Amino acid sequence: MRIEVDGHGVEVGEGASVLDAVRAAGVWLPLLCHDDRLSPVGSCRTCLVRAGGIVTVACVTPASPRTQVETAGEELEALRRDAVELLVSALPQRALEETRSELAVVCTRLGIGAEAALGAGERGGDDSHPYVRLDRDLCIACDRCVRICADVQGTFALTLVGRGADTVVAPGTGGPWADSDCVACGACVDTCPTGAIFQPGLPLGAPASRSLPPGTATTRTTCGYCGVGCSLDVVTADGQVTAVLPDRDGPVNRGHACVKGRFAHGFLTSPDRLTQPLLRRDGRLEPTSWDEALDHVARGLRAALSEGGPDAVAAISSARATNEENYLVQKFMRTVIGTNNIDNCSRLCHSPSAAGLTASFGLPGGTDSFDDIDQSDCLLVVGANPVDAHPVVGARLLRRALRGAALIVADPRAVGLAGYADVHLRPRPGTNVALCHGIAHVLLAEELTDEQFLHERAAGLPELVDMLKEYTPQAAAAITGVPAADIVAAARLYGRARCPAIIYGLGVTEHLHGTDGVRALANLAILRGTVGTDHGLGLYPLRGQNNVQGASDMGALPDSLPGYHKVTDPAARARAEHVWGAPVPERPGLRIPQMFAAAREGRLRALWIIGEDVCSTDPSSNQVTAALDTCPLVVSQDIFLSSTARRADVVLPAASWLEKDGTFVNFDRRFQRVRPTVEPPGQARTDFHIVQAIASALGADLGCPTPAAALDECARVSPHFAGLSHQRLDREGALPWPCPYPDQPGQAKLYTRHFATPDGRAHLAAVPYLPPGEQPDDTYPLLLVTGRRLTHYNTGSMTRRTDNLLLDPVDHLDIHPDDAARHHLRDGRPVTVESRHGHARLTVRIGTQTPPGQVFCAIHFPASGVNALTSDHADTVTSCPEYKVTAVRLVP
Ligand SMILES: Nc1nc2c(c(=O)[nH]1)N[C@H]1C(S)=C(S)[C@@H](COP(=O)(O)OP(=O)(O)OC[C@H]3O[C@@H](n4cnc5c(=O)[nH]c(N)nc54)[C@H](O)[C@@H]3O)O[C@H]1N2
Ligand SMILES: Nc1nc2c(c(=O)[nH]1)N[C@H]1C(S)=C(S)[C@@H](COP(=O)(O)OP(=O)(O)OC[C@H]3O[C@@H](n4cnc5c(=O)[nH]c(N)nc54)[C@H](O)[C@@H]3O)O[C@H]1N2
Ligand code: SF4
Ligand code: SF4
Ligand code: FES
Ligand SMILES: [Mo]
Repeated sequence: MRIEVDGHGVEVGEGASVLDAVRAAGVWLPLLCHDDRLSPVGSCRTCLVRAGGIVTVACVTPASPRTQVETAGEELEALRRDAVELLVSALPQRALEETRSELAVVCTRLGIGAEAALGAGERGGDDSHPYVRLDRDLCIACDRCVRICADVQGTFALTLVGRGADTVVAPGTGGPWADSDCVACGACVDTCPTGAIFQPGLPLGAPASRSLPPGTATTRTTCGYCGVGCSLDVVTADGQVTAVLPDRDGPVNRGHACVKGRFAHGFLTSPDRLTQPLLRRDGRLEPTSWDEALDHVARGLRAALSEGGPDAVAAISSARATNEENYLVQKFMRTVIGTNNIDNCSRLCHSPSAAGLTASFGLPGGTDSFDDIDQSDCLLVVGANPVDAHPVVGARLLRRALRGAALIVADPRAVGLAGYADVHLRPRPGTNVALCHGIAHVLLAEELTDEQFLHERAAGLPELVDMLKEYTPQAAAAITGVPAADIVAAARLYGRARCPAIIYGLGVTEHLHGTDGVRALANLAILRGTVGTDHGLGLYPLRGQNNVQGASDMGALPDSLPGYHKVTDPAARARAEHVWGAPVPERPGLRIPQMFAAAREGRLRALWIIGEDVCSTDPSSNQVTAALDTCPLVVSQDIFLSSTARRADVVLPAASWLEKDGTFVNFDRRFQRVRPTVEPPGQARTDFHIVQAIASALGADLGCPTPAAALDECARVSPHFAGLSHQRLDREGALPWPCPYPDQPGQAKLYTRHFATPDGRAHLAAVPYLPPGEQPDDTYPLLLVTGRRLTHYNTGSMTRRTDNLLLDPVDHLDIHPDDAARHHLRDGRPVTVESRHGHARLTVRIGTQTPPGQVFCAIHFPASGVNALTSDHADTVTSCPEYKVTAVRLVP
């Protein structure tokens, strides 16, 4: 619609406010309670204009083509100045003198000086939290923090207390900030217009105003922790990172972030950072020069090659590293060493997603763009805890649920989203397949399927229908422990929704039958006909590591070249050989667990481990250490001396995500740029540089002088990436793959015309439920589930070296009060956990999040030894470990 502002016509969309029109006209107004991420409330009353002749607040007044808007004139300016002066009068002078806040900027523009600030400034503050601090004297009670905490983060940690001019923000629990529900997402810091809520390291009010002191620089990059892929603006001064601010235009995060990406950068300057190569001499790791370290690696690789041939060498590439680095590692292994022995931690994580999604739909990624989640009216979240593990996704899901979407959570534990769920299904760990089949049975029985879609676009229906006869809700209930009525209720919610979406995580994949679990979930989307259609959504696997999708996309897999073209496919090999000018071996290589087995048997003679702490994170750690101890050459390339590095023969110091150039691919298949913000410490080098150096030490030239050149080359190897380049990403921002053409956007939503399977159809899978590999018995009566907590990241190598450790200092074993009583355990006391495979030491935490009969712990403190407990059972299709089901007993 067309609105007249100060006599000029401007175009705004339906539902626009007067403020939108004023902004479209390029007119500035003071906006102290407004944030584009929030619904307007009109409480500060500073954005005064005249609409239809009446003085009104612009932000909450709907624009109408009939109403003329006036913003200019001395009278209006005086009214706005008075409104701001009134707010300022309650504040102490430093509110304007010592901040770079929005309020200070507004006052400067309106000509209001510090003398207008008359407040005594005796309200005090709260500095109990390491990252988020409160200076009550600067609070104007605009409510932005309270609203952003509730509406964007979904945490409801803050409230306004007091009356009239003395109203201030406070943690809702009444006690210190550090003891409140705050999850340290930083959103309140990022919206506070006065600096009342602030973070150490930046001037008061600077995050919201984005007014940074002279001498600081900002670099846009992508978070290097989890697979959400938040776009971040990293603030540096004097070669150090001083703060990280979420990018307001970030395609996934839209101005939001979490405690890790936003605050956990202190590891960068930890004195523990590896700053020079280490070499084992007489059993001890000692500092050495790069030349000597590289020479040692080259000699070890040559020895392995001459003793056992190319297949005696293997590499584990890093899902923490960039696409370009992963591309280079696999190219090195295939063309210089001559083996397909390359894998990445996707093996431990979402390899069942890759296998299952490929079998069902044709490609190994999620089926839809996460942006479309805003259209969903039903979220089925299975075996995922996004509130802790993908916090920005968790916040967006919660927001959908609070705005009316149905929410079904399937998790044995009462995870963060479960409290808001319409139905919380609590299956016994390892029984997802039966649970999904029970839901599918109801979809068929109650005719909630899409007949036309099934007829035109799917295959395998008769076999599935036949198999599902057995999986009545009652039968599924007997296997899963979920009440039959809840299975029916969930099926009806999912079955009757207009645009249902499935979001899932490791609770589906890290099982003996993880791939079947993915296929059973895919069945639901196919039965409903929502995948590959414009009226529904399919499956979102919440890929874990920052670049686990990308490491696999780049071909750091034993059976796939870049773009998932099989090494066994002669045409795919020929295309890669043409680009690389070298033969590509045709026999698939070893998977990570097979590498360790081969090492223990003496068949593997050199293992290069990049950015993965296999001794802490692979299952059955005793078997892993035995493998490393037997292997004649173990190279660990890391940013810290991990448990794996401690056992290596050579340790190479790497640069971290804040120190390197390249791209990551996030969980919804978007390529995003990663840019260096500071120099790596000491002699540490980027993984890209190190791979090049190792190739040179062997007399080989990998080409690809820069990360940009590596992505360009990769674009020639796989048509999926043919349209991608650093230049284009710099210009256009994030781009999803497949992206075959440089002049067309990538495919955010897959399969809109046909599926990528050989017959173009979606494949239903009639896979029967099979029990997990481990069962409790009288000796090991409890089931241990392992997973994640918000504050720490995987081995904790980085987060434990930041103030996140203050937020979460202890490795807990969560246990239900009934079981605690039975085992005579007391809260906060140490406990030994024993399994059939090993033992670990943890601290008891009694609560009802974990159901009776189960215990839960995370993997963030390797010293506790959690992976000594886990078995070597693994997904029968992909070898993904059964991390989610281990029978244990407790010894106080
Ligand atoms: N803060 C934080 N964030 C992270 C990470 C981190 O370490 N810390 N790691 C990243 C990585 S690498 C990954 S892969 C992702 C993982 O992200 P998620 O998959 O969300 O994390 P997990 O906690 O491992 O497991 C998810 C849930 O599965 C449930 N579960 C276990 N067994 C079953 C079952 O049989 N059925 C069902 N329905 N549920 C089950 C568990 O109770 C748990 O709540 O997180 C990423 N993000
Ligand atoms: N029991 C149990 N075990 C699990 C899981 C579980 O749920 N339960 N989850 C599994 C899953 S999903 C995963 S993904 C794995 C994760 O396991 P890992 O990948 O081993 O864990 P991370 O801590 O992410 O990082 C590995 C190492 O990379 C280093 N690093 C970080 N950035 C860089 C970089 O840029 N370059 C280099 N060279 N090194 C870098 C870190 O210091 C760290 O030592 O754990 C698995 N293990
Ligand atoms: S940091 Fe985030 S969770 Fe904590 S109070 Fe602020 S908005 Fe709420
Ligand atoms: S949600 Fe994930 S990507 Fe975003 S800031 Fe947190 S750790 Fe980084
Ligand atoms: S910005 Fe409009 S009333 Fe506060
Ligand atoms: Mo992972």
